[in-house]
Amino acid sequence: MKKYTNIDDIQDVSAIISEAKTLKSNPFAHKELGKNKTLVMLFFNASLRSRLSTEKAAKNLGMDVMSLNVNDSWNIEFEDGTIMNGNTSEHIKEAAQVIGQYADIIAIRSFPGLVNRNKDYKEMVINSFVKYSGKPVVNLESATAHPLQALADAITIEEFSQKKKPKVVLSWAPHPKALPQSVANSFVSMMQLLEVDFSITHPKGYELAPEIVKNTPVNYNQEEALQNADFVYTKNWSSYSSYGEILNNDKKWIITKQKIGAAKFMHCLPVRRNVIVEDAVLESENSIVIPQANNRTYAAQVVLKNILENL
Ligand code: AN0
Ligand code: CP
Repeated sequence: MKKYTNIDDIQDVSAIISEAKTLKSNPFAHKELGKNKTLVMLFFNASLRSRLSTEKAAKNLGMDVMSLNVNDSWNIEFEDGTIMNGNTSEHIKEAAQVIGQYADIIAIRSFPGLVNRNKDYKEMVINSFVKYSGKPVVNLESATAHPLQALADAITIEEFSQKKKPKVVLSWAPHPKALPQSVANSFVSMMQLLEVDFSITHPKGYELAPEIVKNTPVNYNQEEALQNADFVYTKNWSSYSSYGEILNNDKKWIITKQKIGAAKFMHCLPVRRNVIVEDAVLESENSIVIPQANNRTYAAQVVLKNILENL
């Protein structure tokens, strides 16, 4: 693996899931692989899980880790040819190359602006680091994708599945703030690679990008969609068609105990209690959000291992 910015960077999904599970059972087996190698993590936005699990994964492989909250650094200019007499202090061309001097691998979190769809879907931040840093880049959630989350989700589904082909439903749920489509996009792309019976449910107007959804079934009736599900993956996202807008705040989309029945409940976290999902679900045996978050470490570790092996 030369980088991990998108699900497409995975060559063989079942091989990577099984390698992640092997690492989970023996996390320190490759302590020498990352010796004298440095992971630099750049945070343009907040993070709890991505930050700590990726650092832990790197340390399990013997790597050194440095983190920078980019807001504490100089404002970076991403546009080409700009006369930089405004708020930006250095250009991505220098910033990325300089970071590349200090790093063997660069991991980046950078959310979308949710104002200009074309701009967000061009993935300028992460692609600029790929282009100018000269180092492998790992996505810790970008404008349109969260591939490490999706890999952790796939590992979790495989661990908890009791069927050859479980029914997995991605359900939208309400949220007071406009959120990225990233988690949903990568989850959909990942489910399309697995042997699962997968469908999506959301209110009208929340259709994800057609090039992501492809021929995955979409049902606007949540109750119907959730019938006999084995896994209910819940996530809010803002509209793709009315880009970045909140079109619906209908409380009837909240996930309740009654709606999920015997299904396992998944969410990438952080989750707003009693907005996205009732307390009773999170506190029930059906919730697997904590093991799901734990698997972020092994998703990151398998990705870092594969990149280190290709340096
Ligand atoms: C972010 C999102 O929805 O993309 C991060 C999730 C991992 N969530 C929030 O900002 C609440
Ligand atoms: N799930 C996830 O990526 O969480 P953080 O935003 O805390 O990193």
